[in-house]
Amino acid sequence: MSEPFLITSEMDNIGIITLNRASKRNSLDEAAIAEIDDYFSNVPSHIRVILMTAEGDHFCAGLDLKEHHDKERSAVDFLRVCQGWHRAFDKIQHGGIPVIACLQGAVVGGGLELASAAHVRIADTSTFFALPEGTRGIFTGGGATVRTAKIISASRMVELMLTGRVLNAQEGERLGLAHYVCNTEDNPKTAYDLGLELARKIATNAVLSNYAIVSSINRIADMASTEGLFAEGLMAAVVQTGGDVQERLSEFVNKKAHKVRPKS
Ligand code: 1HE
Repeated sequence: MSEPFLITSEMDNIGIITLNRASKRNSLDEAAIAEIDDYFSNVPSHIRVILMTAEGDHFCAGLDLKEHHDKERSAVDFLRVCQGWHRAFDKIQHGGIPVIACLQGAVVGGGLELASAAHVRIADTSTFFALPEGTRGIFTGGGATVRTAKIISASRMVELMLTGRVLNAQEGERLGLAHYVCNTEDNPKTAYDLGLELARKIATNAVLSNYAIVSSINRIADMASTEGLFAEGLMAAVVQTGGDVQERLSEFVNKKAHKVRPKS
């Protein structure tokens, strides 16, 4: 039997998943997508945040081009492959649990589509981003036209795909592909250490707040303003009546809660 694509573990209430196909640069074959789908379909209820990491020097080289070449898929076959990626990555983005991705080396093609489904993306100085599909005679099929274009704009995605241009970590950060760049003078932590630190912090938020943040903001952004404001009101009404809200508000009223301060 072949090695699993995903290694899964837990640290307190944080789920850790590691892409485990470094010899093939964590490229995604059909079995890998099925494992991702399965994990995000069955996240245990005590897990508050998921940290997504990868073995080796590269986060993910995208679609398994060898499998794609060898299978000589028809249009319908590949449409089904794309639907499988969409289903799995939708579960990451809209599953209600914050997902933090630690990105090193190549985050390209379908690897960028996978990272784009995560809610927090942490790069380091080795990270680079590209959408080489246009230069390989293919097209994105794992959600980039929706998720990645929403992050960087459709116009920038068109240019990246036409030219096959590679963005370094800082360029990716400027466009929103990374929220943090680690291993720098300003931020000497590793991406994994920062990821774990943020995961622990995010895990202390109310579960319903996290749910609303990760599953409503992107959806509301797709709505017309009137519907969006209506949906926001409904979401807020549900979150505001959550179990520990009064306790958290009392902490503020009684001057025991932290204050929002500028960075020192
Ligand atoms: C692969 C893949 C892959 C590596 N599918 N096997 N994605 C791409 O176009 C990226 C293609 N990959 C690369 O450009 C490079 O491999 C990397 C920059 C990621 C890494 O370079 P390097 O020098 O560290 O590794 P390597 O020697 O190129 O590759 C090591 C092995 O991984 C080698 O296999 P080996 O059997 O010869 O050892 C490679 O063939 C294998 N490998 N990348 C299969 N992608 C739903 S639509 C999504 C559309 C897409 O994602 S298109 C894919 C875009």
